[in-house]
Amino acid sequence: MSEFKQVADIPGFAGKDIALRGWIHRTRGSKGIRFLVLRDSSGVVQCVVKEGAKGFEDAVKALMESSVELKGVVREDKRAPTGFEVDVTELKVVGFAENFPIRKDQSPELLLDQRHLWVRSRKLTDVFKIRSEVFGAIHEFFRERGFFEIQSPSLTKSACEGGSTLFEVKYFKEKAFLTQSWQLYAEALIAGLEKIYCIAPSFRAEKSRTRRHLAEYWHAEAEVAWIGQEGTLKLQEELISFVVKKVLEKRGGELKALGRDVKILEKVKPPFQRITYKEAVDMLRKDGMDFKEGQDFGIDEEKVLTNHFDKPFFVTDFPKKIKAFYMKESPDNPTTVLCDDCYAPEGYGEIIGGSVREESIDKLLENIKKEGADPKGYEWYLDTRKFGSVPHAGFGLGVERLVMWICGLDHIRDTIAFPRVMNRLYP
Ligand code: NSS
Repeated sequence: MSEFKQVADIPGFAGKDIALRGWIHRTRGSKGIRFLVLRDSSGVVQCVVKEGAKGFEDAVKALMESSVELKGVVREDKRAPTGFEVDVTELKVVGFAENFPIRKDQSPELLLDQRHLWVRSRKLTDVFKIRSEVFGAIHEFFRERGFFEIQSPSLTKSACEGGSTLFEVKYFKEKAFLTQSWQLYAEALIAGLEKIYCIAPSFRAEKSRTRRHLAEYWHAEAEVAWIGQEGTLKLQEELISFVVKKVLEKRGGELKALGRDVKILEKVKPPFQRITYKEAVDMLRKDGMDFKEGQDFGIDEEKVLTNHFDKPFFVTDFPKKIKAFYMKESPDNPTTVLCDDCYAPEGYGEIIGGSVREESIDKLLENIKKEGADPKGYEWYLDTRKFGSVPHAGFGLGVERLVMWICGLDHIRDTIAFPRVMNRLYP
């Protein structure tokens, strides 16, 4: 067959011959005629195969999701959803499909069991294209600003975000953990590279089954020497705004197909509003929530807070005792730390966690002990403070959380091809 084009190329071929290949998305017909909706990675188009066309009998036999190659003539048709149809002259079935196990309106459980087949659905394909754009935009953002991309190990000896969500693995004769964050290694690497980032999987043995937790998620993290809280907040709001803008520019069609109202996304520009933890607590109380000051926010509290904002915003200066050991004690108030969570609006909540890093070895040691961790595992980390420590800050963005909000999805599992959650490791 001649050189294959893509469905997206069709508008340039009105009245002309075209060769396409893809999968049969839908099929129906009556005597002497078959209507096949052909799908490739760029879109769908209805193809009409009439009796007499080469391969008509195979077109009748081929069930949905069979793969095909075809030749035909592009016909403009105002009634067709895409404005075009293809009159097929020749069709070859490359792979006949068996009865496809997924039908309309299937339960979420079945769709997860059949994830290896459901990943070809139009919905997931649209989300994955947006996801791809998000990854590309994150790289572009950091590289444009002179950051170096650098990786850290996934197998580690000590916790970064507390022991309760660590996955334990056998490491020859030792015990190791899957990483929760690159951060501790990143803090060592800035002494050579100053401004660094990575996008890598992080692992959390989350026992809570929620709509926004994965056991394995992609973490975009940055660490920067010589900056404080102002610097890191700026970087975060610029990053989120940049990514959202890129998705709007390049993936408007997919957002529309997903039914996303883009008005709210169009507002995402710096600066983002900032409130302190204390102000957030006051807001919750005013809204009638019975919230005990000093606790961390859960999704219920975050949801209520997001009602007050129509774009992402920061909550800063959380109580020291509920936050990680590496966060810098506030110089103005030793009971709080210089940290921030960035929340997405519309009920989505936390997408970023960041902080200025503690430099005092004594305070770090005290915090590590308070967390009940063994300081021995952190000796190398404390060395970073002994040899030319500088002020520095960084943050971690949950890429699936961001994709979930940008796409307006109600569950995080549909932002990633093969989600890992507590009760699912297959397929
Ligand atoms: O625990 S975090 O709040 N912070 C850190 O890991 C820091 N060490 C990052 C840093 O400063 N380099 O996680 C960061 C973000 C959080 O805001 C969420 O968006 C996301 O990572 N996150 C998750 N996404 C999906 N599933 C799970 N389980 C999850 N946990 C955190």
